[in-house]
Amino acid sequence: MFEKLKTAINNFATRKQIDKQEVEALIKEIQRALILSDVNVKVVFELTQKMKKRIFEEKKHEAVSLREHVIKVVYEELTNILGKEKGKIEIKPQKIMLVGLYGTGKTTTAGKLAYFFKKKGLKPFLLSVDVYRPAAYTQLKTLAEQIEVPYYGNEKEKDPVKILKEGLKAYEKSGADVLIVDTAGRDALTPDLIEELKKINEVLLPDETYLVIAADIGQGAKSLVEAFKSAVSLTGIIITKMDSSAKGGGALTAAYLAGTTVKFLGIGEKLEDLEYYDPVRFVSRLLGMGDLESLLEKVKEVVDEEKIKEMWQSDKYNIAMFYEQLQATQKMGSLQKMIEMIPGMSRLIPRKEELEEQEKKMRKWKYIIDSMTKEERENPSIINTSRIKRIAKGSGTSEEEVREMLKAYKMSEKMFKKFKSGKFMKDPKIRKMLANVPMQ
Ligand SMILES: Nc1nc2c(ncn2[C@@H]2O[C@H](COP(=O)(O)OP(=O)(O)OP(=O)(O)O)[C@@H](O)[C@H]2O)c(=O)[nH]1
Ligand SMILES: [Mg+2]
Repeated sequence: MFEKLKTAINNFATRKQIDKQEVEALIKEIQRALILSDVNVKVVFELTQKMKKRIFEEKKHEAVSLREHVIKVVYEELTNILGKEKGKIEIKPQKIMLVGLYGTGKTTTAGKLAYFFKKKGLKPFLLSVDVYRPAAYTQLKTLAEQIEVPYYGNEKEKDPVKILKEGLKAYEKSGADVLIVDTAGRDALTPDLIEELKKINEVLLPDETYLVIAADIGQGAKSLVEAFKSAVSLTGIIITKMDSSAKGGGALTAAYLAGTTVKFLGIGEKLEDLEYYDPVRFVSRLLGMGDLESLLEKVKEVVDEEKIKEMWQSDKYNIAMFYEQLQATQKMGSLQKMIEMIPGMSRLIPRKEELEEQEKKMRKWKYIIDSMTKEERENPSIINTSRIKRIAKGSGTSEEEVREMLKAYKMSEKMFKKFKSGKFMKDPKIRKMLANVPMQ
């Protein structure tokens, strides 16, 4: 699925020169790829308009290249229409009802879900209330036996609600804790199917009602999801046959349009072919960008840098600020960068060779600060010997290390005050030292 999208992004990412024309061409390619995979045309149009607007109008940090900015926007906007957040799957006792049209993969998915919860240490129970499909019961029974979970069905009974009631009894007796109910499909959402599902719903009172749709549903997905949503209260969607259709885009974005969440993807006929749906991971894979993570990291770093700079605009200094610095340093993975950003820090750590040692120390300082009370952090002057003892114990460090951290904090505070008073910048030695620091 979305193969064209991957190619377009890859081509773009490897271009030597990126200009406005290249960006326009990429957006056209994205448009084409999404329409080919059956994403609703209106959605595609709105999405690409938004991408364009953001790419050309949004303020971008100078450390981020246009190429990176474009990829980031494309990534974020795609994630947006493919499900902003991960659907939450509760690993706890629950009752699940599967609904959907004929042949979408409900029964197979029931088996897959049972297997999924079994692997998570729960005790699933499979119940078939399908009185339409010949051999529906046998199909479920085969699956249940394969994964060794209890099941119930009654081939002779023609009333699904009756079977449900019998099945509920069997479930309670079995000691299982996750009930998965497989319902019958129709070739359309007919009034009698709605009626049947409503009755089952009333008796079962499920925690989750999942609509099972197949990836090849295409443009019809939106209205189908909406119809099911108003007939039975859906808590999520499961899209099956993602392995065999190039058109999954319609099904995936239908969830977004109907305001529901995709919880699982079926990616094959076997019982283990069920995947937890995580839009962020999905889009990363979709774009085939191995280094997408590192790119997003980089953008985050820039934000961290700005945060530090902002902090230095403040008038007061306290341990919380010192802590922020430490944390940001660790996130950035380089002390050097911080030294470049914070005036006075280079005095604390004069030699580059000591940086690694210092980074280790800083990690310890973070533990130390974590062990301080709020009061101590706001007013470090109250930290006396007995407090030092307690903090050392709580952070798994020595008293000497706590003292050292407090000393570093005091020096940092001094620098801050000096910096704020303006004296700092008047010192010719400091001026020379900071000549190449960007923030000056
Ligand atoms: N490739 C692929 N095939 C699947 C997947 N899920 C289900 N199928 C196949 O789709 C067909 C229909 O699956 P069922 O589970 O019987 O569908 P159903 O919704 O229970 O069908 P009815 O009970 O008749 O409404 C079977 O051949 C399954 O093997 C999937 O994720 N990928
Ligand atoms: Mg079935």
